[in-house]
Amino acid sequence: MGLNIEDNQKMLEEILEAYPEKARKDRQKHFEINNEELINCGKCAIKSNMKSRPGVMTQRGCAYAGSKGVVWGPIKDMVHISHGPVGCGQYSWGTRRNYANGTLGIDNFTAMQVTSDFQETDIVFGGDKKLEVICREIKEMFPLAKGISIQSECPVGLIGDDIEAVSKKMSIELGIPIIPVRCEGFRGVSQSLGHHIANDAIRDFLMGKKELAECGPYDINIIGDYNIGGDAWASRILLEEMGLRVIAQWSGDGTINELAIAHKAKLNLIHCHRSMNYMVTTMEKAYGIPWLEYNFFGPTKTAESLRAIAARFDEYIQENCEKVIAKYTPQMEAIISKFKPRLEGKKVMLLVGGLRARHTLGAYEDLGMEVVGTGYEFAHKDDYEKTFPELPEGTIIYDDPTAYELEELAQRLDIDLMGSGVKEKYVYHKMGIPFRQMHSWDYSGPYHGYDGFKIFAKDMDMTINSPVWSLINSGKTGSLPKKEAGV
Ligand code: CFN
Repeated sequence: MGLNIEDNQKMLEEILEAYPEKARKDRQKHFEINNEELINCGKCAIKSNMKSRPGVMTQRGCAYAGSKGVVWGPIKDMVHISHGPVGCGQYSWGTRRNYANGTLGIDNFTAMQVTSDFQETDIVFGGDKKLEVICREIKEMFPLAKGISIQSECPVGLIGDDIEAVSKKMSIELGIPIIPVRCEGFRGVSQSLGHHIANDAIRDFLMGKKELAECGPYDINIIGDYNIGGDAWASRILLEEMGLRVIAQWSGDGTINELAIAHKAKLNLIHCHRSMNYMVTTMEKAYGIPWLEYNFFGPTKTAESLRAIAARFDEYIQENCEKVIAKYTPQMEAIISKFKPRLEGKKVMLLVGGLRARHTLGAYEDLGMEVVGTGYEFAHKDDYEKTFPELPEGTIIYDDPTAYELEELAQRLDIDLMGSGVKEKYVYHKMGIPFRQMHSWDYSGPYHGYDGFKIFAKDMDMTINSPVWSLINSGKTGSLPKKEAGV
């Protein structure tokens, strides 16, 4: 099965049959089969950003994940305290692969995990005193740390600790910014509210707080690139080759200073709109900085985005932009001619966060692959509005799908590749379905920009056409005929 509207409608109904009536009605609202009306509507969306249905397996994270894991964690010269019991910090330690330059423990703390390790006594008597001690210890152990953020875990909010008062007191005592972030995991329905809370904390404590000695006409910010596997580096290099000056990276490989000077830029470039849209609209209102959404996945979208960015500047930048595209185009053609014949027509399903389920589509299409189903864990209405026009009719689009729904779809659509997260990966492997982790890039990356596409293409080929699939007795025999795969 593929992109037939009626077939897919029927298949979806069959899958949802398994639920009791109330659950079925609810889950139905989180699906659409793409059609002409949705593509042209502009305002159409799926029901989204709602509480997950109790009793089903959701892929979502929590507000703490959205703040500590996503937005604040990559700021490298600050120490981020996972404030509460040890588990949240332990399980979020080093999993997102947000790379950063610097010396670990000296001026880069991204790969470290600091937690207040709440015990029963802290729950009963409060953790404020302990937090003060930790702040002092951080200052003593890491004298070059430029600031501290306090990332609240659930119990901190439940017992009513005053982390704001501790932050204020310790900030004066230690002489560095200490920022309380009220990102208790129970807030909201997913990590998405954590992004918003984290953005608000940046706004309230750091935005606009410092000046830039010399400003230039080509000063820009990269907003919402977290440097997963080096993504922001592969993006920055193109912008710089075009003659632009990146004054701040939010927040991949970013510093506290970059959070405080970003308001001096001439243009905000936003890659992950879902997690940082609050910041670009805030900077637009407060400082009049325009912003532009861009997409650096795959050569088609990259070139489109580079031209859209250049169009916001003068001829000098526009000419450079064409030179950059001309420089990389032959490299991209070589990659496509190498990998497209091995990947053409392969059917892909995706389920990722709040951006990549849409942003990566062009990269697959550049390789001749067909995305037959895609969806998000925690997208909002505006993300779906932008998704329908990117996809052909018949594509299945889903919101916060359950593990059962996704597995059923994958099997019935007989896909060649699933792109999702680590919680799904080994289930699909056991089903004999090639899988790529599209959060951490499966220990690979970068995938952004021209350099990233070379790796993306190689990874997709390596995964789909690995001879290993034909050795798995799962009912699915693998993508390449056995002979071709060398088995
Ligand atoms: S790096 Fe980003 S691109 S920040 Fe966001 S919405 Fe997550 S951690 Mo996982 S991969 Fe994912 Fe996006 Fe933006 Fe990452 S699609 S779920 S919260 N995400």
